[in-house]
Amino acid sequence: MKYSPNKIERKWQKYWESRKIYEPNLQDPKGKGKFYNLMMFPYPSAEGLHVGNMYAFVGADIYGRFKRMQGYDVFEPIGLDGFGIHSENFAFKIGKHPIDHAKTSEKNFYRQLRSIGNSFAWNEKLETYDPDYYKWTQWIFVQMFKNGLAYRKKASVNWCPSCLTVLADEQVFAGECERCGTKVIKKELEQWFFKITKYAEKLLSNISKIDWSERVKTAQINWIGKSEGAIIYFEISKYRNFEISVFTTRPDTIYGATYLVLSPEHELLQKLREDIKNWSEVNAYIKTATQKSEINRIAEGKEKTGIELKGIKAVNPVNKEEIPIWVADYVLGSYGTGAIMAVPAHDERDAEFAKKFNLPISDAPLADKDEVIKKAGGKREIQYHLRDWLISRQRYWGPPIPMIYCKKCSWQPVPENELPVLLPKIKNFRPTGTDKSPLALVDKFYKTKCSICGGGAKRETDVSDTFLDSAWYYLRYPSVKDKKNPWNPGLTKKWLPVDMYIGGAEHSVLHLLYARFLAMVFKDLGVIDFEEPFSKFRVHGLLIKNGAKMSKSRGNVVNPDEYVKKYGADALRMYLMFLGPFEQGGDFRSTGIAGITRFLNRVWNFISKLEEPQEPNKEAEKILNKYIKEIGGDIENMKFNTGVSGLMKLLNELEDKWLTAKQYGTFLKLLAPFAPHIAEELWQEVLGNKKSIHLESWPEYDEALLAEEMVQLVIQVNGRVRDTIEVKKGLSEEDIKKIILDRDNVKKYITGTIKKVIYIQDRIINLVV
Ligand code: ANZ
Ligand code: ZN
Repeated sequence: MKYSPNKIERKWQKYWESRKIYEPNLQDPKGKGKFYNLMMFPYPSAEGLHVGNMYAFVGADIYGRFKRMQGYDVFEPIGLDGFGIHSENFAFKIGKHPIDHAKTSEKNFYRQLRSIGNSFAWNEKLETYDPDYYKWTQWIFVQMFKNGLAYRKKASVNWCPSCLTVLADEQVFAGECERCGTKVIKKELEQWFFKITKYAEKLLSNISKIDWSERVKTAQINWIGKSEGAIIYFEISKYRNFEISVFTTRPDTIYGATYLVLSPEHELLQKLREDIKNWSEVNAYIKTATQKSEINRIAEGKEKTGIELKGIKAVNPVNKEEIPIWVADYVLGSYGTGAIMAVPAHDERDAEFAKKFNLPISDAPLADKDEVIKKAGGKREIQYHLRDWLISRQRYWGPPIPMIYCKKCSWQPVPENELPVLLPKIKNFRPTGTDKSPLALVDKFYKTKCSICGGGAKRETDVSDTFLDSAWYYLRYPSVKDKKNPWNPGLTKKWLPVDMYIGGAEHSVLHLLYARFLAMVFKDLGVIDFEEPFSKFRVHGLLIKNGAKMSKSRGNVVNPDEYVKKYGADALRMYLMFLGPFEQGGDFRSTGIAGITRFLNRVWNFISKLEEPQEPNKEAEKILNKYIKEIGGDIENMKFNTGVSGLMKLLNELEDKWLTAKQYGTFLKLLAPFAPHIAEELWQEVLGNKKSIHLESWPEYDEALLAEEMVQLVIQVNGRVRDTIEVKKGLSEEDIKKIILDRDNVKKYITGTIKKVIYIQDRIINLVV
C-alpha cells in the first residue's frame, strides 16, 4: 500500500474521538497527574482559520502530546471566543446577523480544528456567546459590582469613530484602534469600569513568581508603570485657599522649577475661570486638546502647544518665588495629579516647552529629596500608569451588562437567579453612532422592574468588552457540564491553574493582564485558591508570508484547508513546525511542503519493510537512544523545528538498517507528536499494536549508551597540547579541522599557514604551522 494521507487521517480522527483517547479523567486525573495544556482560543472574525492560527495550535498540541506520553493526564480543551466586535464586524461585512453567522462559523472553525489532528478534549468545548457561558460572565460582573470593583464614572474615554464604541486603554495602540487602525479620539462619557488599579502592586510583584516569556513580563511591567516620587503642593499667590498638587519623581529638582503646567482636563481650570484673564483663549485650547488621544499629545517629536493662564501665579513652596502657570496638552489629566512642576534644566519635555515659549531655565542646584519633601510639606507617593479597565461597549454582540437603573434606588445588579440576561435577536443590530448601544432602541429589552422598590426601571443597554469573556474561560473548561456553578469547586481544585499556556504576544497587556487580575479578585473572594491562572506561558512566533504578517488586509492569508487536502494534516503540521523556532515564527513558502511529504513517504516505506532480524541491531539502539534524548529535549524547549530535523536525521541514520519491531515502534513514538496520523497507522496496521500509540509512553534513553557516542579529542599545535574538545565518535580529519579552527584557544597559536596535520581518529590531532 502507498502512503495516502486522505485515506488514513479522517479514519484516525474518528477513532480517537469515538474512543475518547484525548479525554482526561476529569474527576480523578490518571498517571503522573493532571496537565492542563491550553492555547488561546480563536475568535471567528473571518471565514475561517489561516495557517498562522494553525501554526500556534500545532505547536501547542505537539507539546501536549509529549506531556501525555510522559504519563500526564493531559487536558487540551478548545472553544471559540465568538462574541465581540471582531466577529460582529465580520458579520456586517458578509451581510449576516451575528447570531446566524456564529452558527455557520462555529461549524467551519470546528471542522478546521478537527482536520489538523490535534488532541483536543472535544467533550469540553465552549463558545462565549452560548447563554450557558455568558450567564456566568454576567455573574462575574455582578460579583465585581457587589464587591465594589465595578463602578460608573464620567471620564474622558477613547472612542473609535469607525467601530463606534469606546475602547479600553489597552485596546489603543499608538493612538489607533487595536481592531481597525482608525485614529482614536477622546469623548467625555459615563462608563462602567473595573478597578484593576486596586491590584496594580500585586500584578507587578507576582511577575517574578511566574514562568512566562520574558517579553510578555516586560510588557506587563511597563504597562503597569510603577513610579516612586512625591506629591508637592504649590499655592496660588492671591488665592491661598487653592492649591495645585503636582506629582514628581524628582523632588530634588524643585529649586529649578520655573513654571507649573496643568493638564487641559484639570478641574481647577473651571474653578478659576473668573480669574483667568484670557479665559476664552484658554477655553478654546482646552476644547481642542481634550479631543486628542493621549499618545498623540505626548508623542516624541510632536510640537509642544500651550497657553499661559494670565492673572494668576503659583508660589514655589521652598523658595517662595512666584512662577507662571500654563495649561498644555503634554501633561495628561489621567496621570498623577494632572499637574506638574516644570524643570526645564532637567526634564527634556519641559526644556522643549520652555524654549518654544521663552520661559526661564534655571540652573539652581539639586537639593536633598527628603529635605525638600519635608520643607515643602509634601508627601511620598507611588503612582502607577495602569488605568482602570473600561468594560462597557456601545455595541450589540456581547453579553448585556446585568445591571438595572432605578431613578429612586440607583444602580443595582440583576438578581442572580434571573441570569442570564439574554441578548435578544434584533433587526437593527448595527452600532448607532451615538453613545448608546443598539439595545437602547429596544424597549422590550430595557424596560424592567426595580428589584428593590418594584417601580419601573431601565436595564443597562451596553454590553461588556469581549476581553471579559476571555478573561475567565480557562476556568470554565473543566466545568462546562456544571449548570450550577461557573466553575465546579472540586474540578477546579483538581485541574487549575493552567500548567502550560500558549498564545500570541499581541495579548501581552490585554487578555493576559485581565485574566491575572480576575484570578486575583476570585482568590480574594474565596472562589478559587490560586492567584496566578497560568503557571507557565510561552509566546509563539508569527507566521509571515512574503515578508509580512499574515492578514486579510494584506491579502497574504493562506488557508490551511487546501494544504490538508493536498498533502494531509501530518505533512502540514511538520512543515509548519519546520519553518523556524516556534517562539520566533517563520516565513511560509508553499514550495517546501513537498519535501515533508517525501520524508513521510520514506517513513512509510521504512516501517512497511518490517522484517524482524535475529538479534537487535546494537548500532540502531545507540542511534535511537541519542535521538530519544534530543527530540524530547527539543519538544520540552519548544524547538519543534530542530525536532523535525532530528527526525529526518534519525531516518537517514536508520534507513539502511534492519530493526526489531520494538525499535520501529520507538521511531514511531518519536514521530507521534508531530505526525499523529501516520504514526498511528503504522503502529497499529503494520506493527500490529491494538492500543493507540498516543497512549504509549515516551521512550526512555540510557545515559551510559549516550556517553559512548562522544570522545575526548586532544588538540596540539606544533606538538604541544593547547586544547581538548568533546566530539562525536568517528569524525573525519576534515570535520575535525572545521570544528577546531574556530576555537579561540587554537586560533591564537596558529601564527602562520598550516603545513601538516597529524590525526589519530577519536584521540588526537596535531597541527604543524
Ligand atoms: C519634575 C521633574 C524633573 C520630572 C525632572 C521629571 C524629571 P513617570 O516616570 O512616568 O512617573 N509628570 C507627572 N505627572 C504628569 C502628567 N500627568 N502628565 C505628564 N507628565 C507628568 O514620570 C513622572 C514625571 O513626569 C514627573 O516628574 C513629572 O515631571 C512628569 F528632571 O517632575 B517630573
Ligand atoms: Zn427602585
